[in-house]
Amino acid sequence: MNGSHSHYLAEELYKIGAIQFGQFTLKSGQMSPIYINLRPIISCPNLLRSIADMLWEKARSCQFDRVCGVPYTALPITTCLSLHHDLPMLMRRKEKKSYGTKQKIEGIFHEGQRCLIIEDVATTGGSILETAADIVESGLIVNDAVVLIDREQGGGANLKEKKYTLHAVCTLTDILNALMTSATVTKEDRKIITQLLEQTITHSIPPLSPQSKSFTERAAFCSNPIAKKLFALMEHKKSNLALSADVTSGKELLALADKIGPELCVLKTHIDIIEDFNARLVQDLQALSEKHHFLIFEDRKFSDIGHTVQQQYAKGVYHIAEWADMINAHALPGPHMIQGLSEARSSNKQSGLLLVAQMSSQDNLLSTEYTEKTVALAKQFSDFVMGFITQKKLSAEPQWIYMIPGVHVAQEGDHLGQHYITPEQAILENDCDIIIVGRGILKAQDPLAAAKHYRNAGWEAYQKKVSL
Ligand code: 5IU
Repeated sequence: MNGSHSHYLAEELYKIGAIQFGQFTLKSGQMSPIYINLRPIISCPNLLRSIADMLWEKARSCQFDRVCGVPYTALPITTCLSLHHDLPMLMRRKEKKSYGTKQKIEGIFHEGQRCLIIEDVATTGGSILETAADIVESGLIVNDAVVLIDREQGGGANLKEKKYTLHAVCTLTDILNALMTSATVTKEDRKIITQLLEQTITHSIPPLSPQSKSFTERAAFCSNPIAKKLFALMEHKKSNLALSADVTSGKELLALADKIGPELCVLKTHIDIIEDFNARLVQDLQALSEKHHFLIFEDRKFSDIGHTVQQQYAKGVYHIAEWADMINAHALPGPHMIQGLSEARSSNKQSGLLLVAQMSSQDNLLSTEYTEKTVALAKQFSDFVMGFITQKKLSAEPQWIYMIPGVHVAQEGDHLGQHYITPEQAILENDCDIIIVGRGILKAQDPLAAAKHYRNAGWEAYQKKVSL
């Protein structure tokens, strides 16, 4: 890249807050010392024009008939390119249209035409691949994608596997190097940039797996019987939806399980929020789990010494070990807690443990290092641990099940720091397996219709992933 370009770009993006340094929680739930969000450029016409010009320098050598931006930030950029260079534009619908023609690509095109993809920032290339998949499905050909900033986290390689070429105006390293020589950068930020450049930036985000295996294929790798059962159940029922049944009355819980149960692979309980608990409730819930073929997950998040969690799991009022197909625990207390839970399993019942590796709540304290250690811990107990509660896929090993909470189509979050992403982001971008949805269903006007919607969205995204 032209050096003066990178200086201009770095400086302008920094000035408008499109690049920031500090402590940020990414969409994936991971913490990051750098935050890049190019949306503010839409309010800076000069910068927007310059960015479109820089992208054009890369795009002009590609052969194409149509141009399509990845929603959303790349849409205005692509519009600029289209207007300046007379390029017919297409647009990908991010949300599925439920009426009219249901087409995913808007605009005028013919089968066999070549479409160039434009993106602002590429990380693993997940969004570009999603856009490309819809374009190709509509009969067009994709050969190239042009991106303004390549974060150098596997995007180029992931696109290459699909035979697409990624052309980047500049890399994140170019931007950081340029900022180091800029007078506008604060002393604190300069310190962070120096550290980032020393670490060669490539964080621990694994590139998208070359080909996602199906649930059936992955079941063969599991030692835990509930993991095997869940993989088989999902494939058979065509559902990767878990309902977070956060209600406080037993009657309501059973009514929900009966109504929504047919849509679910898992029903998640917080049994300690039920105000009228009695042993009959869990018997009735188990009967409904058999009737509608879903598994019961008690979201107890054990987090104490081995001796205590044994009692919490098997004793007390709830006798969780007798009825829950799966439970979860924070990894914080270490291996002896897992050992304790494993020993306290009921002899009458198979069960599995999910470790909380990442959380959806903003500013949570689970660092990248903590997450990595959690994965290492899971490996020590692979007969009991079946996977993770997480915000993204964490390992290339196929046996782990990734369940993701914080899923809502509205994405708005709540006033207590819950952070939401959509089912498509959860399954395709963050590469998880099961979406956990609570209020998205419970607070909907028609909870059953909402559950069907989430079920379809989750399953379609899974199918798309295994066919990519
Ligand atoms: N839950 C999260 N985030 C997490 C973990 C658990 O939301 O990181 I670990 C639980 C809390 C609640 C459900 O029971 O998942 C999400 O409910 P809503 O979809 O209503 O936000």
